[in-house]
Amino acid sequence: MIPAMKKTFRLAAVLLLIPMVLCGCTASRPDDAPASASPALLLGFSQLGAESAWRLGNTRSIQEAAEKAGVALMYLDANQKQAEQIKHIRSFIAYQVDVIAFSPKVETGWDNVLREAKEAGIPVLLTDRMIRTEDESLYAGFIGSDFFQEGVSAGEFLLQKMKGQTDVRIVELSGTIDSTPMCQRGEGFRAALEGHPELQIIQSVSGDFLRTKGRECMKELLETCERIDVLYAHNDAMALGAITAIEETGLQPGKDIVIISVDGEQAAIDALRKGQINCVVECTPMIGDTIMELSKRLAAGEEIPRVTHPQERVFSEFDSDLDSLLPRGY
Ligand code: GYE
Repeated sequence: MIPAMKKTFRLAAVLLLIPMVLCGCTASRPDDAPASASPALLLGFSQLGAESAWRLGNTRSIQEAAEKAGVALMYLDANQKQAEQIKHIRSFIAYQVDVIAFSPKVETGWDNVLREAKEAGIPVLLTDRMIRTEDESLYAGFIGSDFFQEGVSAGEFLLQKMKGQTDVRIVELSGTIDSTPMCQRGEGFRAALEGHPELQIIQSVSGDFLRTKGRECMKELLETCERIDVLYAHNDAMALGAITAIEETGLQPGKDIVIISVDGEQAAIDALRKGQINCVVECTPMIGDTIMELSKRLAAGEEIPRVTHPQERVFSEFDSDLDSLLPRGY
């Protein structure tokens, strides 16, 4: 079977046998395409869920990029379950996709299934989040943000904001336990605050990157902590939930409690403009184009960089360009 036919056949099997969402279905060459057009790439992608505006923006970016790049995308959503993601990867192996990409919910527990992918000769691209493994050959590369730097940037803003103050009490709403952004945003923040005993993290709780949990956890923190000066939330969704809880107690978010958040979704930038948030560290979900580019290189048997980070910035109350920012798109 010629490669284009093989792919068409495989794609038809996929369509018949499993309920997957297929986007940019260009696995077979259109009749009027030049004969030299390279056969389309079949990419299996396992998304971890739909927990935040960041994640929805990321999914959209991947689906649109696949369409634009002529990549046949087998997209599956794991609804926040690692076991589902493992099943997805196994089905991608069974259908012999060209490349497997996935956004691992947590860092550990992937070795067995990735060994199966390796034995099947299918390259794996980690997107958004990392894994922890002793066998680095289990994945070809990682494309996603520098979460440690995001934590450092959050800490650096706070140092500037709290200059000269003593006894600053910080609470942290962390993300999903054992996920890369949770671990590294926490570590980077602490690294930036090192040598500053006047800035104390008095409580750290996980709000699982969810708005509802951000609200609940903040409510409890406000009830149990003697005084809170600063909230560091590992994502905008939790910060926005926490803002509601702060307002419910009659306090003013951004004034009575300094708020630092990560992601840069539109609602958080709007809250920053209104003075309800003081700093938003950007983490862009718009990595679809780069995922397609790296997947194509992998399918062609090329090496890719071990790590690719997108360009990101910090938005804060110290900036003069907040009114002229373009719509965020997520
Ligand atoms: O910050 C958060 C999402 O992994 C970078 O996951 C991503 C994080 C993002 O739920 O909003």
